[in-house]
Amino acid sequence: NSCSNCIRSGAYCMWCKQLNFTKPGKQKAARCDTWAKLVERGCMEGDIISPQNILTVTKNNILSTNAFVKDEPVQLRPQEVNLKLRPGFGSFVDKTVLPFTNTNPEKLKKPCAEKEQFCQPAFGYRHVLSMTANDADFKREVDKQRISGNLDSPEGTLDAIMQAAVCGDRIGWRNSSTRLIVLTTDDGFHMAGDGKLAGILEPNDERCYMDNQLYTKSNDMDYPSVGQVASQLEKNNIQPIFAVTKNMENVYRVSRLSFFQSFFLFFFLSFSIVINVNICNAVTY
Ligand SMILES: [Ca+2]
Repeated sequence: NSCSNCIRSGAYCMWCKQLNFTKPGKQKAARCDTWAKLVERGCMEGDIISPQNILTVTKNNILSTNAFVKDEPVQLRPQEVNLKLRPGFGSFVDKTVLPFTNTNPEKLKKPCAEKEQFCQPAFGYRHVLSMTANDADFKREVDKQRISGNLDSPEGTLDAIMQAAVCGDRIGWRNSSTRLIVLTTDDGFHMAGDGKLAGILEPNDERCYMDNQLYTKSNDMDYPSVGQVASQLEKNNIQPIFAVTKNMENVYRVSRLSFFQSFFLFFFLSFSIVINVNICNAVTY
């Protein structure tokens, strides 16, 4: 029933903005159709909205016919595209209470190994940079990130995704754009119920609690469940992309964090390829 919903609903869906295009009493959804159908029903071509992606194809070799003779067969075209995105960035560690994080004051300040020079105190989730058209801002903020640490392997990943999903304009999501979250991590995640280990009984209420770029309920509210996160991703029209280390493949594959979309991507790359910085947990929007 809106232009943005229409355009997102399928590759060939377009919106007719022409005045009085719909008959009185007709639903607005009648404005959404394919180009041919809209024209057939009398919509002027200049009134049809169908935004194009800005992308450049940088590698587009022809498909192999003698695939198995020598080199790797080319089975996909194009092989490489350059897509203009507006990136944002956030990072996460875990709840800063026992048994997740060592609460010894010295260890809170520097939770990494002794010899580690660049270590920042642990935190739940920090939104670092709102979406920007300036790639240099993004690169600068990512480069500034320092590693951190905590006691147990699973991290506060779902807390981070939840806040990134529900915090709307605080994160910088635009209404009409396609929304992606790229999750970069080398570890699994805590989920609803794990908070009890730290005496955190309040269930996650799926609302935004950000102050000064930090998630303020990290130590007061339980982690959300996978279902809660998946539902909020869907509600906020966000497509997750998992850029996790190979050993985490199954953890994220079977997590059903992305079951609501018919297609999704998994990347199994080293961090240096995904983001050129030594960080362990990040959400890039
Ligand atoms: Ca942890």
